[in-house]
Amino acid sequence: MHDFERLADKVRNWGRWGERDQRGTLNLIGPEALLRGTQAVSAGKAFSLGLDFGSDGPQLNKSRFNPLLFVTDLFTPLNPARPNAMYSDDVITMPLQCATQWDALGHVHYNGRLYGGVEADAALSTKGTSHCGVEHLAKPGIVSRGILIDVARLYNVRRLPADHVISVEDLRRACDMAGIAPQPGDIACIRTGHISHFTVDADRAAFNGLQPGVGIAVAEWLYERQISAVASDNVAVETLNPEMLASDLPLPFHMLALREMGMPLGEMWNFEELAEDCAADGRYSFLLCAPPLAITHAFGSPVNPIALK
Ligand code: UVW
Repeated sequence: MHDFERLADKVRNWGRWGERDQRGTLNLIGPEALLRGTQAVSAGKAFSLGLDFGSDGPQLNKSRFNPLLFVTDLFTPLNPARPNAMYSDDVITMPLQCATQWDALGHVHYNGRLYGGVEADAALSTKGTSHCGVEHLAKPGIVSRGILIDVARLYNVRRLPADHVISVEDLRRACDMAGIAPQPGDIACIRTGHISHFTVDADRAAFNGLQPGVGIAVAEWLYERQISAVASDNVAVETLNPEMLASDLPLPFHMLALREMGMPLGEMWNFEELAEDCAADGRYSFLLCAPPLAITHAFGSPVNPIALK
């Protein structure tokens, strides 16, 4: 864990944007980053990077389950005296983390402290979190230039093998291949191809099993480039392997990103169509609009990210 502690000390942003800051690295998105995002739009094309939120979603229906939709009104007359015009309404029950989503900064902690050094005991309860809930990421939203770092394409594979730990060198080479230079405030979209286990093969067990993803050294790379947020097409952004899951600190990249840096994590994003387009036109940057819902005190939010080229 020596490496982890060195990285944690290096990337910790506590106090950088004020004592009770709740937006972390999203503070790096200023007018310059937003304008850079708009300047990446020239072809008039839009891509949804979101999975559907339905009963046949990616969850294995253990503690996280797929959305359950209930219809509360059907063929209900708007005015009983004039029953020709009707409406229908519905309710959804779903874990906020069940498909394409953002992790709020309060989603994980260790040694009793959340991002900013706030005591977890004081902030967390069964009513959610009073510090770093997802509502703080929602306004003014998460919008910036997105860059697709296509590691699967770098290796010329449909998807990386489950034991592939994405390194800093992988990111550097994928950026070179794409001709992109990450800039402060950019949102890094890291493609592994892993989502095809679910979207193409309908194999939920493989999708939720061991998987490729970033290693902890990537935290320093993101920090040094002043990236504002990172998203990937796997379950946890970081690699899930048996050694890491059995360690004293499972999900170490989560701890470095969310708890130390204050960097939101986007999970289960679907880059497949966008990646085809980027490979075809050689342009790997775009305006990325991915506002979470302002669900007060929540640890995450579903999202339907849109990339505009
Ligand atoms: C956990 O599984 C705790 O986190 P995530 O969904 O962010 O990977």
